[in-house]
Amino acid sequence: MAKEPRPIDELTIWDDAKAMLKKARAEGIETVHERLDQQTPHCKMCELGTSCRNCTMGPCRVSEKKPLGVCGADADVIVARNFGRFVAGGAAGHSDHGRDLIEVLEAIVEGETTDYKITEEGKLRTIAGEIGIETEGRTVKEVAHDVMDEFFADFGSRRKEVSFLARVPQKRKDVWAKLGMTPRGVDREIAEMMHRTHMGCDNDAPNTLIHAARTALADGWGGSMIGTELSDVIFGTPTPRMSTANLGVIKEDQVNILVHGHNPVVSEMILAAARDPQLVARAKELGASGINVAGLCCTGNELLMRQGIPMAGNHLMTELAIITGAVEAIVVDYQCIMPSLVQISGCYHTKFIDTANKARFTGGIHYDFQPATAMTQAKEIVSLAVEGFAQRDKGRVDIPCEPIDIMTGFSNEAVIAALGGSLDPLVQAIVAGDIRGAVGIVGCNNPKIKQDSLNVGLAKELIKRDILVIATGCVTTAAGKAGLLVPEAIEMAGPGLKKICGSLGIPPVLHYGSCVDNSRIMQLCAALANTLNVDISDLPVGASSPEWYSEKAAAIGLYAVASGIQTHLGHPPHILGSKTVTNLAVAGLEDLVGAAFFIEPDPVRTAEIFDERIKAKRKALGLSE
Ligand code: XCC
Ligand code: SF4
Repeated sequence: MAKEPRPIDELTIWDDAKAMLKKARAEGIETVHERLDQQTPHCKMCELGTSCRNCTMGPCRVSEKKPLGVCGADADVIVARNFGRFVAGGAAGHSDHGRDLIEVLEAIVEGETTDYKITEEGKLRTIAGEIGIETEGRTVKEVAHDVMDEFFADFGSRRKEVSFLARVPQKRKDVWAKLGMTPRGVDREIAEMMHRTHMGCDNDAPNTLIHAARTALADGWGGSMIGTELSDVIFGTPTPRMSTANLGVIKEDQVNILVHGHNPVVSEMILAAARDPQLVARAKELGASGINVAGLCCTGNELLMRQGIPMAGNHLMTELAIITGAVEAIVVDYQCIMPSLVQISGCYHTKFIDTANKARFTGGIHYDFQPATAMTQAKEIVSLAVEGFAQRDKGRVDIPCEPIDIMTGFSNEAVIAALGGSLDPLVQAIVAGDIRGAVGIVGCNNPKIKQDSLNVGLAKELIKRDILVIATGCVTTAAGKAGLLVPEAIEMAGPGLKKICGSLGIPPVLHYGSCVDNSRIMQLCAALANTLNVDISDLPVGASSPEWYSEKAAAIGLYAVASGIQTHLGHPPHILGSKTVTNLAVAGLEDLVGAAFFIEPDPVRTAEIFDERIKAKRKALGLSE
């Protein structure tokens, strides 16, 4: 029997979302929220992490009454194995994305494409220097070739450590070496996680978790970092600029193309094609005033950071964006793309276009997007969208609001430039207590949580306490819509942040990019630790994913903790069925890596816990609280 739908006001804090949820209900379109209702209550064993289907002697569900699976695995082993595979899934996603950037670099170096170029030769040479490649007197192609080889090798089995460990403070590397946590190769750690979790391999929960952390580190300091850095090399290092966010960025009088997914390789080319004069002229012929490209989720973040294109929404806005009835095409690559988008597109004139052979959608229009043919393919895709404008049903269009201003583009390079060439002014502000500390708020929406209530709530509580917030992923749009990503937001901040951000003309919440760009935050923490000659775990910093849902967020959280950063989650992963695993996650890791997770659903309480930690870290550094 169908349940009563939950009141719309309980689902989201945003007016644009509420308006579209109303429209969806009026038009009989189901969204993620109704599907969650249908799936609730969830399986208790799966929630606890105590169900296992790793072999056909099972599946098994262990409990107090039946404590062992058929093979004899207990709750600790089963929970640790499940969590290990969960993290491996996330690390694989980010890192395979990183690999795709190496392949584009390869296509550039081999002369297979001219659609992509090396835009930032300076950054390429800097990276090369960091990872020990000779740059003196060598051409950009020669250097690029070696960087490509080096990064491909980071995915393999012949390394003692991935190359960006060159950025990590020695003290941290010693901690990892002692624990057997040093990430050696990206694919290797992921494959080993799969091996260890086969029946009859790693049957010691803490040992499995240590490898889970190594797998996560291979993501954070390997696959993700490679993804970020090569995206900068190819598409440009972000610099501060203004843009806009919310569903109001969709334009009634234009051809609207939404890019969704993660990899800028596709979305950058779509954007370039949308500026093609012939396609723009055709759009005008059909009665549109132009072609508008707007972003969703992380590929939106990538384009926002580098090109300043507007942001239509985060995870829980993706279905709702189509429901405006004004979207001609949604072009996706991979990750976080709800399969339901195909059906919802089908309720309108919207064309759903997928572009990756590894992420195909039944019912979507498929392009096998390749570097050699990228621009031709992008033009075809944009042309499909443009022709679709004629089919739009004007009677069903409802764009619910006006866009909100946001500031974006804070790469580490841009921050250092804004500070006059070094991190010293930032260090001084931290020492003086104007900036008491910093917390990265990252990740997703989850329909189990009122959309963006925690993402926004926590950011506001932290800046009040003079704790700088760095936002990535789907938290970006949340912070933007709440007015936190503009310089004027200093009015909501404490006196110290107000002074520092005010003098620099920057917001108290800095947009640092997509989810792979959390590697920028890791790099910043490492650089700060190196400047102060301390370990990352000594810094007054924290990380949080208040509304996370994805395997990738678990990998991010775990590499943050393993790097020495206390990390908050708004709700727990599926590990509570094991005391050993839970205790290790929220306490035991502190002794091993100098940081642990904490789980807290209330944003004020979360900010208080961060505040206490930052006080303690400041005190240990000999600073005022
Ligand atoms: Fe996905 Fe990256 Fe989460 Fe958003 S924040 S829902 S992982 S798009 Ni990465
Ligand atoms: Fe059951 Fe063990 Fe097989 Fe898992 S690995 S399904 S616990 S028998």
